Amino acid sequence: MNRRRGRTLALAAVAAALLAGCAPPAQNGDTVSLPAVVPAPASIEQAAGAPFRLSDSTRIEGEADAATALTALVEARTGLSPAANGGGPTVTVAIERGGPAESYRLVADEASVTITGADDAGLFYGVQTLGQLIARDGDDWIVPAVSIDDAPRFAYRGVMLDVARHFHSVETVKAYIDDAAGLKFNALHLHLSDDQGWRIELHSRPKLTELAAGSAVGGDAGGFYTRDDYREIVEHAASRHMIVVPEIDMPGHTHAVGLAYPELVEEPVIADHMREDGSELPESGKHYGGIAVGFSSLKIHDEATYDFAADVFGELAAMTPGPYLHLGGDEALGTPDEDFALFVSRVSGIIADLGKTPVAWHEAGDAPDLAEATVGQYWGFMRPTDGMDDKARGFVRNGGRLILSPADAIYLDMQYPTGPQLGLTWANGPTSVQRAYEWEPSTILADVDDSDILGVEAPLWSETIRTLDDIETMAFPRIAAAAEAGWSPATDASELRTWDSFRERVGSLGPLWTSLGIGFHPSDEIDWATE
Ligand code: TNX
Repeated sequence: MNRRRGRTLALAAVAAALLAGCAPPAQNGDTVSLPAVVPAPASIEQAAGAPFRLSDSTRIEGEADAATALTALVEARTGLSPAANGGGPTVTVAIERGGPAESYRLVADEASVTITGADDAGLFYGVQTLGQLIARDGDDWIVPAVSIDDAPRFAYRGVMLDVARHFHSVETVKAYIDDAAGLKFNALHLHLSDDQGWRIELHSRPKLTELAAGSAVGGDAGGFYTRDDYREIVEHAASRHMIVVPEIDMPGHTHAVGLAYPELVEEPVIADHMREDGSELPESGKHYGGIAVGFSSLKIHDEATYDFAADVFGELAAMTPGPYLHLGGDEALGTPDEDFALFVSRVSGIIADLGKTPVAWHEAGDAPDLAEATVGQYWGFMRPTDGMDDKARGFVRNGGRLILSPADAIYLDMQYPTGPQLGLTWANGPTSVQRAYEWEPSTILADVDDSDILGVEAPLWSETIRTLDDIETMAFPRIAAAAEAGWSPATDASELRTWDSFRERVGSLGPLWTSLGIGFHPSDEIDWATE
């Protein structure tokens, strides 16, 4: 039995209220069943009529890329082979410009399905929604009669993958791009360097990949992307309407730089806790395979450091079509505060001079001469501690906007309460799916509202993460919660934005994720549909 049928909501009222941009009026008892879509759409209304039936003779026509993507999705989900020249009822995918960026409309009834995107990305997202709507009906496959009007709340919806602590192959990155694009994420932030390894080939600095890429956490094998590999990732991301945001973490997290260019780095600063907990201690010029942070620093008062930053970001700017270059700036505990401020100011200026928008972790937000409009990435807790919120507000004071990555909500590398023996716990202990879901972007930082928020990003650090299986089990289903925070209406603006609604909707995606080969963690917080 299809659990979608059991779901009820006073839909007409909700949809009307959403379209009007206000809270839904009181329910009058008229309830109809609601198809499950994640992230929750801006407006969804189920029609009373019979569903659309999919078959091998279904015709898919319209924009070529979207038709190809939809055909592949229908095949993966159902095993059917609809075609451009099928003779049956038609699914039309079209562009109709003029609506909000990335928006789409999807209308399905017994006779036809029409997806209209305001742009290519919107059409692609409409296709993803249709993939989620496909349901079993006995031996048949159907799309319920429905009308959806959808557009994102935030322009930036990111996932981050740390390819430095453990290297992840081009194939793995492409698979994760596909996974994330299905939930309407539009940015892949690649954490390309850290103490344990450098992962991107640069012509101007060949020793980085010759001498600093060979290893990873725990002495595991390292690796790096050639320039062609990087291009392949960027192109694959673009085909899924995602930009790539490359990060070179500075001035801390730079121990590996010292393997290649020892003249650029300071001696490691060993904190007491590193001696006490028996972990491996970093040594100059020797590969570091531990997971401590905050001991390395570039030399701040040496011009060679800025030549290095100019080379690195110059090449990355030329290789990266997206508007953002991320300079890191987190946990630079081995760099004195004033030096840190000087450094992030200068390097943000180098990036701005390259015609790109700098992005930095929130620590950089109170540097006095940060390049104007630098974007800040907040990684503190849902309830900010230690003045992290004030640092984050510094970016807004400087004309920039914020990407929200509250660590105790959407750090995908945090352990689950029960499940795989993977992940860390520092961000307020294990993170349940419910906790990953129950936060509202506009309430994290006082005096920061939607207009100051560029978007939301879910990072996945890879100290304990080695394979695509590891990535998918940590990300899914919590990544869906991050998708909803980034795409869907605010929690007080839609009846769908509750944990109860989310857990039902996400449970309905189990069969789709299975058919797409996504190795999600079957969390016991979710009542998973089996078909
Ligand atoms: C903190 S949050 C880090 C990373 C670690 C991560 C592990 C942030 C900007 N930095 O260096 O990998 O915790 O969860």
